[in-house]
Amino acid sequence: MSKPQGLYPQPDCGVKLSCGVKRALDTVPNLGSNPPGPGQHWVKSTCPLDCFDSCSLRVEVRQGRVERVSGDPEHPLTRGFICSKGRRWRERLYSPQRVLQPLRRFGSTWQPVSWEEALGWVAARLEEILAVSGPLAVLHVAGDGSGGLLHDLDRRFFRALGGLTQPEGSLCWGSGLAAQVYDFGANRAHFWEDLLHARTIVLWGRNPSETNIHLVPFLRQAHTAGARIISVNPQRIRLEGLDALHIQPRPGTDGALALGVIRALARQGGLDEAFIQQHVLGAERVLQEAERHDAAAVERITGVDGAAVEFLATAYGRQRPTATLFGYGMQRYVNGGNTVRAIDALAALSGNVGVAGSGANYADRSWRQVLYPLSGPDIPAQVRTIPFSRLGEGILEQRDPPIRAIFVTRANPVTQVPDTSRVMAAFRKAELSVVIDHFLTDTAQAADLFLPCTTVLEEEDIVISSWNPYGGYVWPAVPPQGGARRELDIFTDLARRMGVLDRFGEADATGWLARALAPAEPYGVTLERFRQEGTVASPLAQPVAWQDGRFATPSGKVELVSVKAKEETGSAWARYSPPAVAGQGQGLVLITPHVAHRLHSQYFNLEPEGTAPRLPHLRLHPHTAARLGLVRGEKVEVSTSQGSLHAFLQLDPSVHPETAVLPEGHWLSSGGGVNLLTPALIPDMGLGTPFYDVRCQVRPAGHGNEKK
Ligand SMILES: Nc1nc2c(c(=O)[nH]1)N[C@H]1C(S)=C(S)[C@@H](COP(=O)(O)OP(=O)(O)OC[C@H]3O[C@@H](n4cnc5c(=O)[nH]c(N)nc54)[C@H](O)[C@@H]3O)O[C@H]1N2
Ligand SMILES: Nc1nc2c(c(=O)[nH]1)N[C@H]1C(S)=C(S)[C@@H](COP(=O)(O)OP(=O)(O)OC[C@H]3O[C@@H](n4cnc5c(=O)[nH]c(N)nc54)[C@H](O)[C@@H]3O)O[C@H]1N2
Ligand SMILES: [Mo]
Repeated sequence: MSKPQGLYPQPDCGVKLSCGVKRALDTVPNLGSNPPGPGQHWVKSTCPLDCFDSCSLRVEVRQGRVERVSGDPEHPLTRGFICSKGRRWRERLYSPQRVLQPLRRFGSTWQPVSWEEALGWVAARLEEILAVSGPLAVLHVAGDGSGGLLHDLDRRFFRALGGLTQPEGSLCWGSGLAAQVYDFGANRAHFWEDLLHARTIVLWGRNPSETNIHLVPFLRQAHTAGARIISVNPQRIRLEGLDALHIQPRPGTDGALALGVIRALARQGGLDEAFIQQHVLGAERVLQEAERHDAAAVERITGVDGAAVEFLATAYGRQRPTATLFGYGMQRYVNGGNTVRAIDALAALSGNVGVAGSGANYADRSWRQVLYPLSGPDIPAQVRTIPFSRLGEGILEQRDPPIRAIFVTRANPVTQVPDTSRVMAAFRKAELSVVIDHFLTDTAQAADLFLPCTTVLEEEDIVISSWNPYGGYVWPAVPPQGGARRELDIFTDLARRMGVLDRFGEADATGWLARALAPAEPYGVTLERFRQEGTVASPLAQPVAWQDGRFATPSGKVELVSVKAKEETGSAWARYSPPAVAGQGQGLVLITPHVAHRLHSQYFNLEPEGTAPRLPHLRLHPHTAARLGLVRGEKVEVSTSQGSLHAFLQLDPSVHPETAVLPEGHWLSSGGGVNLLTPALIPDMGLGTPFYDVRCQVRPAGHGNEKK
């Protein structure tokens, strides 16, 4: 057998940093760099999970089986270590829970069926629906379960069929993305290495110890070199070994805080007049808006006192360069887009944009600009959309035609979309529902047909990050397990059966990847280079975003006043308006954040308890629990306007006293399903999803059932 390319060890397999930034963290130990033993080889891969880090993986294969997955020591961010989820790719690959044959539902039971039968049945049902109701009767929901470029072929298939109904917007980061497009014209972030130039680093609503562990060594190194670390977050986040300062606003009020800091900045003489003059449109308008947010107003709205506001103003105005690292928690409210615009304005007015060590770092989407999207936007198709945050209700509301078929790929909408009850009702109403996944998730359990697909360890692909400049190659480590098929093969087969293969296109993995990379070729980015180097930086990403001072907005400046924003949102500049919770009376704000050991609902079933029912853990501040007469470990009922669920109570002084914290991702079928509690709201911009904009009541479980 010839030795495939891409195996370690290989000459010159190290990462080329095309940016010239010095590799700064040479002190991190190189784990897993031993040479492979006899009968064993290493395969280069890239974690496709929807995470800031997009780690470069080394997959050790012995006698055709994956033995170990570890972090690539050569990658500038992974640096030889990975999280528990990355390590458990092996466990996931071989999990006895994995489904390796198509399953069709008959009544309340699943029956294994052949691929021939499964795809034949789907094709026939789809043809009938298309003939009678047209393509808009078919809804395709794609999530971010895998970030591999080839996985975008799922969307292409439905376009090739002539059209579809699809969700619009984002469950994730939509409001902030739109905000930054108004302000800067595009989403660009500094390289992580650039943090070493910062004097202040502000983690604004971001929790790297849970969601972004590869950032932590950079924070540590910057801190050791003298940078001050500030967290703005209702929760006091865990930052071990870092002497961080914590500012804890009430949830959903960061916009008022940022405007208050801008006012204080102006009074302290901290505005960067030269930068404003040259690069900012609308500074006066925002400064005028900020005048409404004096210290007393800010304290009333946010609970943050005047001293902390002054302190933040000094951090941005005098202790600069100041790098702002946005998380997405603070934009999961109806006012989330304006919140991000207000923080962008603070960064721009203090001259913390376009300079080393600074930046309003929200996302970096420069890779997308140099790739051909395999999702096929160039294939003419009829498209109808439903806002993602209102998916359940949106499906139920559709007429002319109603939604008759639902296809789900890379997503678990029953668990992850707001208002689970309505999402479930929508699935019940559809005549045909098909889920492609690895496991029988909550969504799969609501479907008629389950099609098992391969994992990253069984595929060739390329994964690009939207949060750091790198893209990574995925070399197949082992052949597809059992009857699992690559999504590429599933959709090619379906396209052939339905007579649309000419519109879909026919190629193998290599052919499709080459096609995706074609526009990047003039920059020297080719499939061959991905195979050779393993990790490639986006040719458009800059170590210091916007350093040339040419912003991608219509005026070429930072548009704090934006005509487009005015047209699309009603306000040209950032304004503070209260979150929805402000109008919801008493109760605690329910924050449902992400946790380190899961990736949303993924890996929940690989926890030691498997899929056995268990209660989620709700965290309250001890004072809040005392006020409500609740004790640690007690079984409580958490209820909102949408629904209720049971949880065990944990006490945690790092939680804001006006909030309750219940992590997302716990499966509905195992006693969780936090989105039973979340409302389907439309935010101020970008069709994001205001998951945290809801109040809850917490009482002893059984309360109200005691009459009998
Ligand atoms: N291990 C792991 N890593 C992940 C993920 C995962 O599920 N598990 N998910 C990935 C994905 S898809 C995403 S989008 C990112 C998300 O990454 P993050 O943005 O870091 O995480 P979130 O849990 O969405 O929310 C972050 C923080 O927002 C805070 N927050 C809530 N409300 C407010 C507010 O009003 N103001 C402020 N300032 N802060 C607030 C919460 O307390 C929480 O600490 O993480 C990615 N990385
Ligand atoms: N309450 C609350 N809800 C939230 C959030 C929150 O903070 N609070 N966060 C939101 C955010 S930021 C996000 S990004 C969304 C995420 O929402 P989803 O993307 O729906 O979440 P996941 O649980 O990651 O589901 C992905 C599914 O894809 C499957 N999968 C993995 N790889 C593949 C593949 O190659 N092919 C196919 N077909 N399937 C694959 C996985 O097994 C998993 O079942 O959730 C949102 N929901
Ligand atoms: Mo996300």
